[in-house]
Amino acid sequence: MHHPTDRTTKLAVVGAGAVGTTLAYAALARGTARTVALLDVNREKVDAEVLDLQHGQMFVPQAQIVGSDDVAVCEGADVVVVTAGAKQRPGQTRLDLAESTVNLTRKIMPALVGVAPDAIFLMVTNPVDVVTYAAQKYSGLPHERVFGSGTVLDTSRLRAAIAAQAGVAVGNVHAYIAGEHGDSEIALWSSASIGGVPLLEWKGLSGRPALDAELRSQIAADVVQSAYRIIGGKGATNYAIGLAATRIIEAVLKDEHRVLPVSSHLEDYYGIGDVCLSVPALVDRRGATETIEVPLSDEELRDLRASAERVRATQRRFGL
Ligand code: 6V0
Repeated sequence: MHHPTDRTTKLAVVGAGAVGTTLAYAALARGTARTVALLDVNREKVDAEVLDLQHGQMFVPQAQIVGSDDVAVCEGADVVVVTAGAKQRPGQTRLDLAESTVNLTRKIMPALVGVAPDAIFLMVTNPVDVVTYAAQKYSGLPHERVFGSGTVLDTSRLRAAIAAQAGVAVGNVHAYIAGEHGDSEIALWSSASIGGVPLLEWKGLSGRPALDAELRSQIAADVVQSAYRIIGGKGATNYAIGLAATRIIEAVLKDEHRVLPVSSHLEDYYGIGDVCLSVPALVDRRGATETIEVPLSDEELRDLRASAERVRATQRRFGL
C-alpha cells in the first residue's frame, strides 16, 4: 500500500482510439506513471479498453488503470495527453477535419484545465501544430505548459532511416525534423551527425553508401510519405506515435531536460513568431520551456519560414 504522503504520478489520456490506447499500453509497459486514466466520449469503448489493459497488470510495473466518459476521471493529472480526434467521414476534406478538431479543442480544453489545473498538456491530435496553438489559446495557460508532439515521431522515422543506411545503431544518429508535422517539414541535415561525424562529411562504412544529396532527399521524402503508407495499409499509425508520446511524457514527469523537437509556441526563432511549430526544445517538469537555436543553412531557414507561413495560414482560417 502507498503511504498517504507518497507523491504518485497520474497520466490522463484523452481519446481511447488507436493512438490513445497504444500510448496507454506503452506507458503501462514502461511504468511511466502510477495511474493511467482514459477519457473517451464512447463509454463502451473506453470501458472495454480499460478492462483489457487491467488484465495485463500482472505483467507490468504496478499501476492503476481507470477510464470514463466523464472528464472527472482526469482529475489531478500531472500530464494530460490529447489524442481525441473527430473522425473523418466520407466526403469530408482535411480542412473540414481541421475545423472540427479546432472546435473540439475549444470545447475540451477548459474542461480539462478545470479538473487538472496543474497539468502539462501534450497535444497529439492533428493537425497538431494548429491544434496546439488553439489549445494554448482556449486553455489560457502559460505557453510552456501546452505543447504538441510535433515532429518527434518524424524525427524518429528520420533517424531510423539514416541508421539503416549508415549501418549504425539509431542511438548514434543525431538529426532533427523541424517545422510543420506534415508535408512542409524539413530535415535539418546541416546540423546532423553520426557518431560524432557531421552527417554531411560522413564517408560511409565499408560496403555502405555515403549519404549524398540524392540519398538524403530520398530519405526525407520517405519520412514525409511514411504516414500515408501506414494509413493506406492499416488505417492508422499507432505504435511509433505511442512510444514517441510516452517518451515525451517521461521527459516531463522525470524532469529530464531532454531536447525534443516538440511543437511549441515560437516567439522569435530566427525571426519566426506567433505560431506553434517544431524545433528542438527543452522538455522538463515545467513543460516545453525553451527552444534551442540550432544552426541552420540558408535553405533550411527559408524552408522553416515557409513551413511557419503555411501553418499560420491555417490558423488564420479558423480565426486563431
Ligand atoms: P481514433 O482511433 O478515431 O480515436 C479517436 C478517439 O477520440 C475515438 O475513440 C473517439 O471516440 C474519441 N473522441 C472524439 N471526441 C472526443 C471527445 N470530445 N472527448 C474524448 N474523446 C473523444 O483516431 P486515432 O487514435 O487513430 O488518431 C487520433 C488523432 O491523433 C488523430 O487526429 C490523428 O490524426 C492524430 N495522430 C497524430 C500523430 C502525431 O504525430 N501528432 C500521429 C498519429 C495520429
